[in-house]
Amino acid sequence: MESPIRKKMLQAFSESDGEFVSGQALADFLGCTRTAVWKHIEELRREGFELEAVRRKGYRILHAPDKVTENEIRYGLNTKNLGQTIYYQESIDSTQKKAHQLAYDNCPEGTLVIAEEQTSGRGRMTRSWHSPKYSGIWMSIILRPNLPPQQAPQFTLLAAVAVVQALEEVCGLNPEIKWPNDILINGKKVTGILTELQAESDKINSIIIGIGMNVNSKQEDFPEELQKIATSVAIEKGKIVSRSSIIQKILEKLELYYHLYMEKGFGPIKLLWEGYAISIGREIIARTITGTIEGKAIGITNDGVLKIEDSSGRIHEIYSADIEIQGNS
Ligand code: BTX
Repeated sequence: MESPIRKKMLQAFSESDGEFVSGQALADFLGCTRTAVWKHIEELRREGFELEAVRRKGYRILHAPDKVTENEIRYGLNTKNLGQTIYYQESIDSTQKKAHQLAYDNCPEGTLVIAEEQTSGRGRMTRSWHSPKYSGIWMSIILRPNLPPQQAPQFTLLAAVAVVQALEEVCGLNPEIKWPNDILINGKKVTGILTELQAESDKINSIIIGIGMNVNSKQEDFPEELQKIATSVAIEKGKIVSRSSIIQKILEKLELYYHLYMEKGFGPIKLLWEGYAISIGREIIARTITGTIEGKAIGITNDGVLKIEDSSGRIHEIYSADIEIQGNS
């Protein structure tokens, strides 16, 4: 993790909104000498920040590099809690695994675990998640809501809304949600969400929300088995996109909807979610651990559970499944 001084320095630049901040103002704000300020500025430059220094005006950031280290995420981040503690590693087995350890060791709520690459990224059950270096967002966020464990699956839907809105606002894309945890663009998967828990029988200790997003991958970068089902933000947008801006927006939206949820319950999130859902109203096949159900997806319950009506008119409530929309691949 980085030094508290650098953290404050990036905060000062964030607040100045692209304007110059004088060396003296920085020194006063940070409680250090101007020579120390200069050393930290040099350190930022070495990390790829482009900084302009003008006599009598001070410093300003012209360009932050597209890495996803603590500095890039913090610069311009507009949240109270989420992402205010960041654990970054260039390469990691799985951010989800690390987040479990940190949660167990009582890290602050809102801690973000992020890496440039995952060597054993995981999906649901025993599936793997392809997470190559520099081309995507591989991150896990730790929340500690005071709720019973049954409500945890709603957080997958809440996170999906945050991701969709971040992609809309930062990239101008129009993604859709396939219940429960896939975000699709033009029918292909751009993001997967994995919600896991540390809980007692009646109380959540931590929710760990894992988000995997293909951002700058090219179609040929995907392994053979993903070629037909996966896409990336850059493929859909036709140009490279800054990962840190998407991350910041996801964190901001997650924080917003997390607070809304804690104040008003799942109702408002459900309404938003329904506006982006593609499976509702369609004929689907749901493959669960216990069997396969075919029918029409008629909606989700107030708990986020999927309701399917089969051909005999019976309604099934599905807690977890893989969904195939009929007529789609
Ligand atoms: P899922 O089980 O719904 O989807 C996993 C399936 O998705 C795989 O079996 C494969 O078919 C497909 N897949 C694998 N990699 C990709 C990819 N990069 N793009 C599109 N499709 C893919 C989804 O699980 C939940 C994924 C969460 C990943 C995050 S990354 C950060 C965090 N750390 C970690 O280890 N996992 C989470």
